[in-house]
Amino acid sequence: MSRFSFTLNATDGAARTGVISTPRGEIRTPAFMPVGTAATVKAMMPESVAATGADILLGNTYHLMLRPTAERIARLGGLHKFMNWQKPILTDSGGFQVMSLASLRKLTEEGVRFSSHIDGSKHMLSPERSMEIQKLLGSDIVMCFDECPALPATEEEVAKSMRLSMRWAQRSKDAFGDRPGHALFGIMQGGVTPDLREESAKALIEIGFDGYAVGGLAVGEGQEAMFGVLDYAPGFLPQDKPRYLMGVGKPDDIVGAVERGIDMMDCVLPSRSGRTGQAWTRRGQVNIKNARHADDPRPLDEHCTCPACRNYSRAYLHHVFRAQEMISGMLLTWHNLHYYQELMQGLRDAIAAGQLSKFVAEFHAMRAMGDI
Ligand code: PRF
Ligand code: ZN
Repeated sequence: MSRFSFTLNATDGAARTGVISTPRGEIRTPAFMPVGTAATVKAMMPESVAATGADILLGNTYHLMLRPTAERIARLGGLHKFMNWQKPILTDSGGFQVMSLASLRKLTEEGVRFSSHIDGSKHMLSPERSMEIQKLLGSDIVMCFDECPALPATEEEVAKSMRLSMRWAQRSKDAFGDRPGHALFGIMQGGVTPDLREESAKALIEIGFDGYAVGGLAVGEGQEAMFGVLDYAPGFLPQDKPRYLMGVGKPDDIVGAVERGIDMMDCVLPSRSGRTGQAWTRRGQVNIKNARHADDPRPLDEHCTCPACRNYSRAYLHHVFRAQEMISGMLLTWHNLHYYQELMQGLRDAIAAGQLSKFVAEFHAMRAMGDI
């Protein structure tokens, strides 16, 4: 059986491009992972998600353990078969979602007890249970069980939480065991404090993982503070392993993160905003519900080759959004995911050609022009 591996093909400054190989296929990096929380990328057929250029999806332990349960998915042949997505899947470990969605949370050294946001039923997640669920799902890239402290928090609180996450990282690794072809990623915490980020990176490297995530960012600190951490934090991690920035972000966040050495990212933004009438284009953000589109025969972006732009006018997209037709979310999600994947391809090509600064300058110049 082929194993999990990462090959770095080129670098440009701190930025990198390469390929992650898994038994379910290759992931070109820098990679953007669409979010398929509840065993679906909302409003998209899996073959359409693949057509946008996605090599890998993100799934969620928290949502799937509650509904339809990991045990049921395992009985039905695993998450890939269940949702008809045969390429790689990365699953988040659940702690982050418990903290943002569940109620009556109780955090201890053992793990976290909580009530479901769906029906109030009581559940427990721990490093061991999270590893068990992610195995039942058949996830290709498993994330350690961690705690992402809610901000604002004192440095002392962030340090205490980070050290708990590092103990949980060791327990995650022990519970994960040896699973050829499946990868386990550690998650760095430590807020915006360089010493804590370094301590966290050292603890994870000592345990040893197949890849390393930068967690605890994009939680309200702002882009400047996030880039501040990304100026040094990737440098604490091994060169030869993938680096994943969790839950990021807007197109300009992605470009800035890639410039600073990030290889993988995920965000609900392109899919979620597609369902609320927001489109992302090379010229920035477009609100399709705005009345100025009502009579506009032009496509969202004349250079975009997605179905929404090839076959429909802004006037049509405006109309179906206003009329709350299902095709509205379908077309805008497709466009947004296509735009994100094209951005990633542009970044990969630019890094390979040693032209990243030129690409980034053009990216910002196009956005500064504003929508047509
Ligand atoms: N940890 C985990 N999942 C996450 C995060 C984290 O810190 C974040 C922070 N942006 C998003 N998703 N496990
Ligand atoms: Zn398009």
